Amino acid sequence: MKVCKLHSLALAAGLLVSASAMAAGELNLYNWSDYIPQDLLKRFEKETGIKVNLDVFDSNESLLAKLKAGAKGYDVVVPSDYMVKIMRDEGLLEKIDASKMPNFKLVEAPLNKPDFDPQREYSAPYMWGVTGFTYDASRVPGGKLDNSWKSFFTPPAALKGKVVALNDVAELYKAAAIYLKVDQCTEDPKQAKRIQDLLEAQKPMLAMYNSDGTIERMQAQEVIMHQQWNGAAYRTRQKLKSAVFVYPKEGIPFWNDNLVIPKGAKNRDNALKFINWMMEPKNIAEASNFTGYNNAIKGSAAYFVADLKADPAINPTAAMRALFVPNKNCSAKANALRDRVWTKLKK
Ligand code: N2P
Repeated sequence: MKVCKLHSLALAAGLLVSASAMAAGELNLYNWSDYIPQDLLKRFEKETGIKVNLDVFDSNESLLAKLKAGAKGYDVVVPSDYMVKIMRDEGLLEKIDASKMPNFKLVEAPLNKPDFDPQREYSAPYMWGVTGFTYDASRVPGGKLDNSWKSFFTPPAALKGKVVALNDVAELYKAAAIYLKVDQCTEDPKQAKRIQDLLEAQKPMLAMYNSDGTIERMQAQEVIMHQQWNGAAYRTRQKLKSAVFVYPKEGIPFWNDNLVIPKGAKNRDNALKFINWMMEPKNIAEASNFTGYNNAIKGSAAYFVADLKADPAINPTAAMRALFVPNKNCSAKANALRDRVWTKLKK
């Protein structure tokens, strides 16, 4: 009897929830894994009555492949800079006129007018950061490695099988190109071959290519070195104090991620509401506090937790900024060369 009563209470509560969800509808968010806190989504649901369904991906290329394969049902997705342009050129995006949203005035330069979407017709900013690598200083020979991509691409023999690269063609190819001083958009097969040779030589040293679970893998000391995004490195250090994030002296990939609406999204109004809501300083700060990345919203730093504020990757010095290598939009020819390197590598 008691069970029955509980059951009917739960049912009634459930009905209430779904009635309000029906009123305000839903939002289907497709984001990078581990890139937005559940509590923030809960608060959005509470404040707006819009129910959020979250699905995740692990690279720009898998996001693109999914949308090109005709995936319907996503209302907001989160591509990086260069991928916004590709998606826009392929007609995969809805116009959102982010620059006319009430909170857009809070977007700091230069991300208020980025070259991949100068009028912000199709995208609004989410997080920005860099891609370097992290090592566990307590487990490398001599307790220190060179601040160079060399440490990652040709690691000490003792690290064999204890190194992980991101499972991300754009990130790995670009890091290799920076190390070899090759243009990330090279159309020269000889230069692409140099990148291929470097990645092939590194492969036996690797435990795997994987972009998910990088924090846990490092913290559990399953591996000693990991190509990593700075936010993941920040979170790794919260439990593994000996983790060192390297800004390689040759240069470090710099990216920014964006909220966009894919063509044909069913819940366009909710998506627009979500995008504007995410540009509230307090809301985007909560995402930064969780992910460990900075964002482009004026006033959000006031809500950052002390640890995040203290992370040099959040307020890079001029010397660190000088190492930033922004993503470029490469030609089809360059991308074909790059993809061939990747396909061969992954065979
Ligand atoms: C978080 C993904 C970071 C975004 N797992 C890299 N652009």
